[in-house]
Order: sequence, then C-alpha cells, then structure tokens
Amino acid sequence: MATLPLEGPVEPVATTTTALTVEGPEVVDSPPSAVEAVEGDSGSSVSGSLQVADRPESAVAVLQGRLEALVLQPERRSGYDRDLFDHWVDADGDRCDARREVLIAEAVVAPRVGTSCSLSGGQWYSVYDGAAEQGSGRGFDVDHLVPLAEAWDSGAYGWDSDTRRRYANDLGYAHSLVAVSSSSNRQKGAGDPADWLPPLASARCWYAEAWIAVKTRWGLSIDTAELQALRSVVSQCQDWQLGSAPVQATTVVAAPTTDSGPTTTTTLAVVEDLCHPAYIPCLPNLPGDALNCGDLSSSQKPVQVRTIGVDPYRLDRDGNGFACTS
Ligand SMILES: [Ca+2]
Ligand SMILES: [Ca+2]
Repeated sequence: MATLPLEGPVEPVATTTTALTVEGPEVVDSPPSAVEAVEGDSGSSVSGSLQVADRPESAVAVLQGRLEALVLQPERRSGYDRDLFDHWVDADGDRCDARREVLIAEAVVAPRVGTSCSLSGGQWYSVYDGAAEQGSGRGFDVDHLVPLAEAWDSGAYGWDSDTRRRYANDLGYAHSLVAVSSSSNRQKGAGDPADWLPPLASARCWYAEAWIAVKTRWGLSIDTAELQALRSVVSQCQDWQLGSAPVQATTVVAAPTTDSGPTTTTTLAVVEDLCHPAYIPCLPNLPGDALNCGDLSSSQKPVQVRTIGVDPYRLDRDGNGFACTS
C-alpha cells in the first residue's frame, strides 16, 4: 500500500458564502423564524424581513442545527460485546457480504468480482489518511463510521438483535460504512470525535457531517465531549466543504423492550449514493467524462481529485490533484 501525498488543509477559496441546497428531506425542522414572529407592520422593513425569512440556511448552519438536535446524554458503557452485532451479512444474497459491497461501491477503480465475490484489480482511496490500495482490497478495512461500541454506548444497548444487525450492515446510507486503510481504522479504534479525527485535515468536515448523519439516522445520543469536539470541527467548515455526506431520509429506530413480540422498528430509507467517488466535494456521479468544470457551481470548486491520475471527468489537466481552480 502506498501513501499518497497528503492534500493537507485545503484553503477555502470561496469568498462569497453561497447557501448550498442540501439534498433530501430536512431531518431537523427549522424553528419558527424569529423574523416571521416579530416582524409585523414595520412599514419599510417588510420586504427586507421577507428576504430574511426566505433565505435558505447555509450548509454549515443546517449541519449545526442537526448537531444540536441530537439528544445529549452520557454514554452507557456496560454490557457491550462486539458479537452482539451480527456483521458482514449478505442481505441481498448475491454472495457479496456487506464488507465487500462497500469495497465495490467505494472503489475509485472498480474491481473485478469473481465467484464467491472475490475481488481483484480494484483501487481504493482512504478518505481518513489519503492511503491508496490496489488489488483485492485486503489492506483496507470497512469501518463502522460510528463504531459499534460507540453505537452501543449511545443507544444501541436498547435495540433488539435484528436492529443491531441492520446497523452493523447498514448499506442504506453511503457513509455508515467506509472503506479506509487498516492503519487509520486501528488508530481510530472505538473513538468518537472527542478521541479521534481523521489525520487528513481536509476530511474532517466530511467526517463530522457523516458522523452527525449516522447518529441522526439511528437516533443515537451524543455525549458532552463529543458534542464539543463536533462543534469545534463544524465551526471551521465552509459551505463548499459540506454536502458530500448529505443527510438521508431518516427513520429513528425505536428501542424495543423485549426480544419477542412485534418490534416497532421501521424500515430505513435506502438512498443511492449520488456522489462520484473520485472527487471532493460531492460531484454528481455520471457515466464517462460527462461533466466539465463549467457545469459546476462556485460552491463546488475547487475540486480535489482523491487519487491523482484517477480523474474520469478529466478535470485535473495539470495532474496536481486540484481542478477547476479558476
Ligand atoms: Ca450482498
Ligand atoms: Ca460518544
């Protein structure tokens, strides 16, 4: 496994903060606008107040709202056992277990898929540390972005075994499971963002957004140190760095109280990953080289090529890893 040159912190270049439209339904309803509540017959300010009320929230503000909406609660440490989460199941019976489904989905060069889902000839990029992997993907782990132990501590202790299994094999949200270098996954361990953040600084906004999305999606709580760590990360994000981990339609999983009888869990929405795996930030995942710099909004520029040389849209003409910089 070779380590690619790390991108390092990416300097924001967007000088105008453009509100991103966040895909999918809002998970967190905005509180009633204070402007709407207090503005009345104020004469000349009417048009101004309407503009304020109508202005879309920035992506950072939306993410901050989702973070603050998580239930703040101390972790509950007792009783965790990794074996309580049945993981790497093949839910759709195509012989590829969830681990290999993720490797296939996140490859920047698609692997050949042999009998019994043996993989070969693929190429992967570790969003945590910039490491690259070629071949079967054996040098990469598929990481539970919110680790199983962390999930247990923050609510999964109350789930039934079926819900735990669905969590551990969650392919319904693109960033619940991520293919990353084994070494970065070992460093992370069962840490939450108060303990560990990706060494690649340019990945931290993505990571915070995905972490909040998974916690929201599964109705998991957050502890004080974790909340403070995420507030710190999100406060340093720019709108253009967000949106590659869009929050999906979320169904909070209710905690069943017994192992028998009907549970009240509901089916999670399955949402297609619309982001092209070769680029940061999120670009539409189109076939071939169907997208040009001219198709992008200012909030999508500049584009980072995850792995130099893997550039299906041919955006990075000088091969330095950055594209659409003007
Ligand atoms: Ca499968
Ligand atoms: Ca935690």
